[in-house]
Amino acid sequence: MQLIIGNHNYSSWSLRAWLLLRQFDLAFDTTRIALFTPGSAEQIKAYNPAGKVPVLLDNGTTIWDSLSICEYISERHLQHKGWPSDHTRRAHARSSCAEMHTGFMALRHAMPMNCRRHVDNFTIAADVQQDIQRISTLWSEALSQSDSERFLYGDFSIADAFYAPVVFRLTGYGVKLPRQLQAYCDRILALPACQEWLTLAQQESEVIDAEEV
Ligand SMILES: N[C@@H](CCC(=O)N[C@@H](CS)C(=O)NCC(=O)O)C(=O)O
Repeated sequence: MQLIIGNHNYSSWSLRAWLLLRQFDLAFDTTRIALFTPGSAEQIKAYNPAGKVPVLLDNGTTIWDSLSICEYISERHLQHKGWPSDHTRRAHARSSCAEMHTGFMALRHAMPMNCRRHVDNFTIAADVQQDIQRISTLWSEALSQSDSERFLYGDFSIADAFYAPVVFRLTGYGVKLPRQLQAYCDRILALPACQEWLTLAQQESEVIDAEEV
């Protein structure tokens, strides 16, 4: 498999697909395209006419958009283990990912992913606080149903990959969380795959206006 991604520092949608592949130890090559540089739009369009990363290439099949890439990986390479096996938890996990995919615009706008940046005394606007509250509720519901409370739905799933960029954001912007949710964030951050991504982000030097990503 070949995964086309953007900058590690900024590309939260790329992180989601990459983390799922890494966490399940699947073999893949990464092609990084530095976003918003001369020629980058054309380079991306050569893989995905929609002009967005991530894109997954697998044996002649092209899959684009992070959620469908994760679904494809789960179906084709993980015997569906990308989602919880219990149908009620799976429905919750799928709904949580769909909500992330289409929502939380205030948080995404005010707190863009920037792995290299740590903000002290970040002022949280009311609409951003609402998004954080909603995410906290979702995570608490998921963790309370999980047997181990290690990951959102027990074993690592697409939902953890989908919320990993939120973990990076909450940490980078210094958002205070209840103990159980902070412990979840700490477990995600401690994953070797997340540490690897953060190291790769540190090694990059491009600077992008966050509004654009
Ligand atoms: N819905 C898409 C969003 C993908 C997306 O917005 N990717 C950004 C990088 S994180 C991108 O490719 N931006 C380049 C551009 O807009 O030109 C997904 O889930 O994959």
